[in-house]
Amino acid sequence: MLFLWDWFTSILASLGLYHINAKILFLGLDNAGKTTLLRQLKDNRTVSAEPTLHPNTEELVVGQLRLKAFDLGGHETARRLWQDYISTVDAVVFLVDAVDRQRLPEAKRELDGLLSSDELRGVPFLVLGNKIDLPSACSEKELKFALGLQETYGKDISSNHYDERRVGSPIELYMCSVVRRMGYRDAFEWLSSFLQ
Ligand SMILES: Nc1nc2c(ncn2[C@@H]2O[C@H](COP(=O)(O)OP(=O)(O)OP(=O)(O)O)[C@@H](O)[C@H]2O)c(=O)[nH]1
Ligand SMILES: [Mg+2]
Repeated sequence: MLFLWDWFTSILASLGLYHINAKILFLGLDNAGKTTLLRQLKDNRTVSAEPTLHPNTEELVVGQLRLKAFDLGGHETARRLWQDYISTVDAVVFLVDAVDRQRLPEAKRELDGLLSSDELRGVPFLVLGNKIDLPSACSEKELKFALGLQETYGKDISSNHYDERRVGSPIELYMCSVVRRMGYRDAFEWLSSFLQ
């Protein structure tokens, strides 16, 4: 048990999330990989998840960290619930299936809707282009274009360089493969610098 505890704190510390008290929403279309990612962060296990029908809240308390993650389903009826959760969150992790090109316009619409909501003004957004283990996945450039994210915040820019005059949320895109455990570590590090 103690071993697990140590192991878990070290994972969180390496993700830069150790001393932070944050509520994070995991959003994105259905099938993007939200539940798979959360399971991995929580149990370090890759399990194949069923589509999420009901909001799933995970509270992870480790040392001084209280990380509350809300995994909301991404299919159309579940999306109506997103609104109920967005008023009190510290960050949004928005997953996109980088293989499913046909649905990129739909993903963009949902992302734009969130970015323009008053409740989320200034809240940092981490966009994850998932499933790059599959050869047909689009490139970072292609995904940036499809999502209208040509002007992101800057991967090298942390909250230390936050420009108050900038309008809107800090937002950045990282490509990743949740099943291969690739790419999201840096992404969470970037995000955590806005959560201290
Ligand atoms: N190839 C590949 N498949 C992945 C990856 N991440 C998730 N998947 C698969 O994508 C499917 C959907 O994953 P979920 O985690 O259930 O997706 P979700 O975003 O929670 O979907 P909803 O709950 O319906 O909103 C599953 O079959 C996963 O195994 C990845 O990095 N690569
Ligand atoms: Mg799910």
